[in-house]
Amino acid sequence: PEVPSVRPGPTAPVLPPCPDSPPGLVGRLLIEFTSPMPLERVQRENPGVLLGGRYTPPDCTPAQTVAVIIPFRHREHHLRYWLHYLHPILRRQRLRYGIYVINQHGEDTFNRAKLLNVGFLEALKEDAAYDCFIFSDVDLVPMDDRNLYRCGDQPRHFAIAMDKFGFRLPYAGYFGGVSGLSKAQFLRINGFPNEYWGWGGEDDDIFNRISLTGMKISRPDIRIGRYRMIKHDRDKHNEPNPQRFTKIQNTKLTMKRDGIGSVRYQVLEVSRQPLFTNITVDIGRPP
Ligand code: UDH
Ligand code: NGS
Repeated sequence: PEVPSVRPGPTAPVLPPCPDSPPGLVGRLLIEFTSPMPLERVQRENPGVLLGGRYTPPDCTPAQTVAVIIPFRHREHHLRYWLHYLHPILRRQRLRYGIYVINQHGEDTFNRAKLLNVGFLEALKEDAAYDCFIFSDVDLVPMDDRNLYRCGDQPRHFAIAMDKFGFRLPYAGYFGGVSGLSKAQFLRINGFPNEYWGWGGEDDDIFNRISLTGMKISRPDIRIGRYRMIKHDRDKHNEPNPQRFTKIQNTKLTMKRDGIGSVRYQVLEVSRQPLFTNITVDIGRPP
């Protein structure tokens, strides 16, 4: 007789798979950044979120485990709004997820893509089950919860209709703001470049990596992929990178040596906060 080799124990209830279209979504959302947003309030309003910003739906088993990675330095005010809006959205989307804020230590030039590489590796160290990685700027909040933060059979671009661009793509190859890759897709492109110091071009390099490996960008409907960006001035130590135009011409050559396989950094602190995991990292400085 056929006997299953592993049986669920009495303490492990078997939940049905989470539905493809989560039933509790509300659609278009009102997003504003005017009322103050104390972290205590965000914590109070999200009691189901576990230490480190982890969440698992209570009523179904999700197909994926999603790590949300945020590149960060000196944007506490933005992070509070981001957490306030995103936790309820991700919960309604029935995701199993964790939030990782990758905080660049020191005041040397900012490096967004390298921080995202660090986030990928550090999230996997926390939980080897992560198989989908969503990379989100801290100042971007989706205006529609039907924009599902999941991975698919192609890399996904989520932030396709931002308010500052008149709710359109600024150019066909734009891959900035919020994007998502499965673990396999991320490894296939050797992760992200580590050598873009300062503002600009790193998202175009990622777009090139995806195209050069024969993958296609998947995007939501333009009416659903809408975002509000929290207005801000240019940050210190993140000036436009003058090398970015020549660098994006050379992705085909550089992507083999520069990526997740060559990233060097030092984790200074991992701190599990109630709504997110904060990882402070020394990523060095431009050569
Ligand atoms: N980031 C930080 N701290 C920094 C720089 C960047 O946390 O000092 C992160 C943050 O997640 C941000 C993301 O990196 O959302 C992207 O950087 P950005 O917001 O500077 O890029 P963006 O293109 O703005 O949004 C560029 C400057 C625009 C100045 C407009 C003046 N009106
Ligand atoms: C392109 C940048 C991208 C940037 C996009 C939108 O020109 O990194 O503008 O910028 N590429 C280069 O500079 C090569 S934004 O309007 O958000 O400031 O994401």
